[in-house]
Amino acid sequence: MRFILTADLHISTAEKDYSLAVLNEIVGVCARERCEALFLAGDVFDSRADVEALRGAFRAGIENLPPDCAVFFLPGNHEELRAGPGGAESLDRFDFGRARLLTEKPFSFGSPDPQTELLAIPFQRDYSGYRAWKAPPKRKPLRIVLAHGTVPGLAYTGPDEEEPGGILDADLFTWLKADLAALGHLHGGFSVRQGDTLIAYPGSARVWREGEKGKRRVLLGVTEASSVTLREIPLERAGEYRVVPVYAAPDGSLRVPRETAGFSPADWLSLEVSGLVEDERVAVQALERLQGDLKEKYRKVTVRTEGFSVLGGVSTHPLALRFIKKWEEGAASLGAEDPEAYNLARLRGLGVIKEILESRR
Ligand SMILES: [Mn+2]
Repeated sequence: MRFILTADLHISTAEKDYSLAVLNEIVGVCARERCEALFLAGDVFDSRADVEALRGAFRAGIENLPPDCAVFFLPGNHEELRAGPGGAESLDRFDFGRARLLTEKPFSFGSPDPQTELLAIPFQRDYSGYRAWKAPPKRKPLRIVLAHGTVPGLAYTGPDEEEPGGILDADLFTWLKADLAALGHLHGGFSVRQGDTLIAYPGSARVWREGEKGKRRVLLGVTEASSVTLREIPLERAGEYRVVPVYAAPDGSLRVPRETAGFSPADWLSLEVSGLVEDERVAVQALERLQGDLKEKYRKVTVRTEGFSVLGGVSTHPLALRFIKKWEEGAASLGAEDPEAYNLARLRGLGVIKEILESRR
């Protein structure tokens, strides 16, 4: 069997065109790779309201899959988020078209192809009773466990997820005799072997939150008898989260030192401004113009201004001006070796100058 595993697409009305463009790309990948199954490991939608608003667009999107490609939709925690007043209708009451909804708790059991079993575990706060589940014994060469939650202790998983619960003990996969644990919830994406189980997170299919760096991707799985291999396929329409340093000169003018060539219109740019300025308002105005210009070209442009500090008289002070000049002279050579350290040196240097000048007042 050839399949695509994806998770955490977070289709939302707030980012409708973008999230649906990524869905379309995933559908295209399934066709190109001649897949027989598409596994959606939770958080397909960003909230219950988004389910209600965009399930029609979702149905239409997956309608373009090859006719023999089955779609398995496992609910994550976000499908239950912010449900309307009066409580949520069961997800089962909505029509997801070709997608088979796997809502049964604690798990449902099926067979996507004659050699493979699928044990699907929708998002739950607490999975700790798994040893008492009435899971059927493994009878086929390969068993995939599809789930949505956090497996702790395997890899650095980035900043804490927004809500507690959903802890999947790695022993659950051993107990259930999983060859592949196909997972959603952690947006970072990684795979690691634990005993007989390959534990794999494709990561979020699109940039959902600030700081989600790196290419977004899906995993292409190919099964052969009792083995499964996974390959990463990058998603171009998802773009990337890019940190763009912006330097403010003492007079408040801005400079973007990093070339933005190679950036994609789907990218999310985070402008991180630093500098010691005469008048912050001048720099903020310049920043708003820069942000406006970049918004014409990129999906999303946000700014962080924690790196600003203000010092009256700095725009004409020889020490500050000479320091910046020296720093810029070295930027091409020294800065290229370790840009992060070199940028930090600029910030620290200006901080020290500010301290010295203020102490003389
Ligand atoms: Mn989630």
